[in-house]
Amino acid sequence: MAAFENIPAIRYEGAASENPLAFHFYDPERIVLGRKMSEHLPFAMSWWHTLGAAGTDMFGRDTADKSFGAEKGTMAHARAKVDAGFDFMQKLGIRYFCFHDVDLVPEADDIKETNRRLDEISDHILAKMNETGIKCLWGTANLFSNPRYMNGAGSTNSADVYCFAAAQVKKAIDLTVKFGGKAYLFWGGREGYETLLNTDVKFEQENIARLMHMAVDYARSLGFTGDFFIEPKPKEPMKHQYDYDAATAIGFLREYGLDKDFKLNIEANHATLAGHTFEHDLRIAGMNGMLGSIDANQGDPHLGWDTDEFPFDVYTATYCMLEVLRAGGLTGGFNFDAKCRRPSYTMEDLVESYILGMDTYALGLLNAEKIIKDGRLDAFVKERYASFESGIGKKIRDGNSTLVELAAYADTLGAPALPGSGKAEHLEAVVNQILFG
Ligand code: XLS
Ligand code: NI
Ligand code: NI
Repeated sequence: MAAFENIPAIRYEGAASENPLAFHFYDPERIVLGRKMSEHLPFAMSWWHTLGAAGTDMFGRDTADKSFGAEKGTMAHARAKVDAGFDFMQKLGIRYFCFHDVDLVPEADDIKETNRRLDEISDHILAKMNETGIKCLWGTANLFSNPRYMNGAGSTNSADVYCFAAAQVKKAIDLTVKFGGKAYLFWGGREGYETLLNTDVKFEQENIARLMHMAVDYARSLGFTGDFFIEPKPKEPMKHQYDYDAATAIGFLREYGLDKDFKLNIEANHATLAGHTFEHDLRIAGMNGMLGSIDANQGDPHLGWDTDEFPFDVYTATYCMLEVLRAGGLTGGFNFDAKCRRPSYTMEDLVESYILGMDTYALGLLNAEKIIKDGRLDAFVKERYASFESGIGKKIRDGNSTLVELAAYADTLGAPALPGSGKAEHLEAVVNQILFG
């Protein structure tokens, strides 16, 4: 029996519906700020969590059955995953997927054989894409699971391993181009260090940049016009990862001349691991014109690792959507880099998890619309900086002032007035009023 055979196509039934296999807030056709909800929210399925991960953790084995009726580790299984995945996406109305090379096929010892398998499976995937209209959001190479990457890929100490990484990147770019993917992504899971005692940080960062430049040159030579993404994460698996957060990744991209080709893929749980809110990293990316895509998940405030939960925190989704709308939308989409918790092992759990995530982001979008239309938050921020709209403030803003001039002005002030209340509590109350009033 096909894995999702008992699952109906998921439809919008509204907030009052008690049907768990229906959307309660995600109404794809609903117009929000002039666009369909589905256009605001291009959701994507993560191949690895959805079709691969089955609950294995440090202390126990799989709880879920992701065999999809075939023997794991075989090409028959790889094909069964494709068929189940497309059935799953169609039932949920998800229009994109994201993948790593090794999510698609079992990896062989010899990369030539792995690549042959990838050619075979990608023909099958492409046929499914053409049949269903489902598209590829981004592809990437897994440069962290295989033991050869224990010291990194672009940042490895071994030139041979570096070449192997290059080969995987080349093939993953080929696949992304074959699928017409919107973007190619780098997540530097092992691009970092365990101890400075054995690490040449500067050289490692230069080598990562060289790999990225070669990737851009290669993809462009194939006619790929999409974005490249870096997905920042501060730690896990490494103690320190070079793409620590949005600000660090942007600095790196500018330092090495990669900022014209790259944007950022911000993952909620990575931002919180870096000690930021999700909306902080979105703001930093957005204000630099580099907000490309989102890995939509959430962490657990009590656990210090990447739990990759499906997002249910509506405040966070609301602040996320505010940042996305203010940045003018995403060039990418919302990839559910998220997994069911280990005891939620049924296929129905998987479907309900996606419904939860999609409904949460729909709520976030609707709330962000309300906040924008209400206008009080925007008006407050504008007013807060009003002293820079005229007089000496305007001169500063226009870049027409000198330190001597400002000091002379300060001499005339006596004790300056306090800068005005920040009114954080008032603004939080306004948000609650807008959301629940
Ligand atoms: C791991 C990352 C990973 C990337 C893709 O923490 O989130 O899943 O999204 O390699
Ligand atoms: Ni992650
Ligand atoms: Ni991710």
